[in-house]
Amino acid sequence: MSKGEIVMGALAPHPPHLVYAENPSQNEATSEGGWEELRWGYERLRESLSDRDYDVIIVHTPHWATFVGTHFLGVDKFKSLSVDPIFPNLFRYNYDLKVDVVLSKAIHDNAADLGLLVKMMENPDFRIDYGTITSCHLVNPEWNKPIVCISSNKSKFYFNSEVMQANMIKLGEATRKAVEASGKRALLLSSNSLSHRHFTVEPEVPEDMSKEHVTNHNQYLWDMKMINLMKEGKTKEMIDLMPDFTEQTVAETEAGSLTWLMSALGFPDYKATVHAYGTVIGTGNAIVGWDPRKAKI
Ligand code: 2X7
Ligand code: FE2
Repeated sequence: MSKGEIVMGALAPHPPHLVYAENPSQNEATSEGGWEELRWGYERLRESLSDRDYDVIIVHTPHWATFVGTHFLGVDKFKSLSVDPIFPNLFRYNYDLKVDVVLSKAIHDNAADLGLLVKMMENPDFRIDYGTITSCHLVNPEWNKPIVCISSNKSKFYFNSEVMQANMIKLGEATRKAVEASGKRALLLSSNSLSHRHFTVEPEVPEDMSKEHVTNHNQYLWDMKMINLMKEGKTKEMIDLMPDFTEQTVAETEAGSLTWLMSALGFPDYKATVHAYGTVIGTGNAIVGWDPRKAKI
């Protein structure tokens, strides 16, 4: 068996508004569009994957929050309705997905070997979170690949950002090792926004783009700082700044998804490709790809 590999890593944020705006048949709510810059960014990310075949998508999601350890989906198939608890008016999505339980278990076992507290989630009636569904839908609307879905352990809240980061670095290593040993080609998704202060009142027409802007200038400056470090290939510096960034912008990086991704990719020093930056109800969202082929140049 040949060695498996990570074919690409991506920052793939999950505002449910983006799925709503696309009007896929799976979503019950319908819209007049909106958030085109981000949706066209997802088109560019999909285009960048068109010459990269892969067997599985591995997603780390903030909206499956586990307070005791990191959990992994451990059932072959899930089919149900996912409703966003904050925006049920926008996101009521009928999903039908497959899980690569073998790879899921392999990452789980490697993470346990590295001292992390882990658990396989084996309840067939478990409801998949909207973060996983949104990011996976926007990257692969055909849903023709199995996924591995990893929960976010809220260790930042029990302990602090530094403990969370240390655990996510181990989880990234466990993921990379499991992918390499599996012989599979994996696409990794960090499903999170950047700055995360948002409006508390929704516009009457949610997709009214005359109402959309970043919550405040401080959030914007921090987002640009982080994105520029990605573009320059300074991902170790980005991870070092992460606790301050997260604190200042209430960023969704608190869940650890981006730290996990950077660790799995071996802290890239090559340039990331920024496909888009845009706001959703005031939050900052970047769609960014890391192509490990660039490391070899
Ligand atoms: O979960 C989210 C998010 N991360 C960003 C914006 C709007 C809604 O939901
Ligand atoms: Fe979110």
